[in-house]
Amino acid sequence: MNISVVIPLLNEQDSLIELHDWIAKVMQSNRFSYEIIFIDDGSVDKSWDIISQISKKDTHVKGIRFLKNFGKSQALHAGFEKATGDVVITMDADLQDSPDEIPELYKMIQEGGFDLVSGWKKKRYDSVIAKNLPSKLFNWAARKTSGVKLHDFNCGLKSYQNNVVKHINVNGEMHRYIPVLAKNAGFIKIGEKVVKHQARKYGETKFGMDRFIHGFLDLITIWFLSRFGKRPMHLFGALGVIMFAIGFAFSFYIGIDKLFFNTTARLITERPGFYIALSTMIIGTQFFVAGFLGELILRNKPDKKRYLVKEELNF
Ligand SMILES: Nc1nc2c(ncn2[C@@H]2O[C@H](COP(=O)(O)OP(=O)(O)OP(=O)(O)O)[C@@H](O)[C@H]2O)c(=O)[nH]1
Ligand SMILES: [Mg+2]
Repeated sequence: MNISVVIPLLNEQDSLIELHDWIAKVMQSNRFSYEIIFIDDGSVDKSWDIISQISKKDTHVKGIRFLKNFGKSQALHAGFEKATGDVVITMDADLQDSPDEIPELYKMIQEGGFDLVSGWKKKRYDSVIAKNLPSKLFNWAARKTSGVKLHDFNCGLKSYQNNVVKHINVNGEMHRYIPVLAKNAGFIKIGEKVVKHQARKYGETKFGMDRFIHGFLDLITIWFLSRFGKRPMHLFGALGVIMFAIGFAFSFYIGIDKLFFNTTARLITERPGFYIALSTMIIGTQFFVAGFLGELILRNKPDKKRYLVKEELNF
């Protein structure tokens, strides 16, 4: 099969039919063999009914329905597990991403040799204050910490070589950082394509301003995981040794000073330096212990799935 289109969605009943028809039209006119996998992530509107209807008429359409809302990352994960196409394309369900980009995205993977191609909504139809500026800042920070040179990490429209999606573990809210996950997994040919972006036609936005707070926290996590995820002791151990050494040197100095040079000075316990030395040594020891715990956890990590599937269609 040429292409698997993976579409995670939440309450997008008004867009689905139009989206399906559009994708089908593009696929047929390019003679691609394809499947469309809709992942309904606990919608409370008619989205699942519509997906079931479409899947009865068109066997290219497959559906996964989550028991409740588990988040976009888990939906992508479920879709990625099922995808059988040589090229996997993800897109949003709200008609903001244009299916007309599919042939070019497919070509860049198959002929351009890219592992992953990310869409870049160069011209956005969103509010400047609420979306454009925060998103610029966010992308800048992501570029700096990850070293992946993309303009638009969070674009829903992306294409992948099949084995990329099978080897990355998207969970939590990490869908924003799939290119970083891919890079960490060793897929370094990451490309970018300017894509058309449209204003939302139906329904409403699912992510509010808290996306930026979550996004930045996740960025710190992913920085940590990619640098030290497999060797936590190198971070915590180093910090611990530095802190402990500072504290030890400090207390050594106060002790020698009191014993040999300033024997008539205040009691050691009355000097602020003593407390600084003491707390640095304690914190240093705790960093060290955190490092050991990290190493222990790493060696006991079960590969647990973070979602439950309720129904499946056409698999
Ligand atoms: N599976 C899943 N999909 C989601 C969830 N939240 C949003 N989505 C889908 O992710 C896509 C992007 O969400 P949007 O709300 O459109 O986010 P956005 O495009 O940044 O914001 P708008 O410009 O307001 O549309 C849409 O297809 C949503 O249906 C979720 O919790 N689970
Ligand atoms: Mg949208």
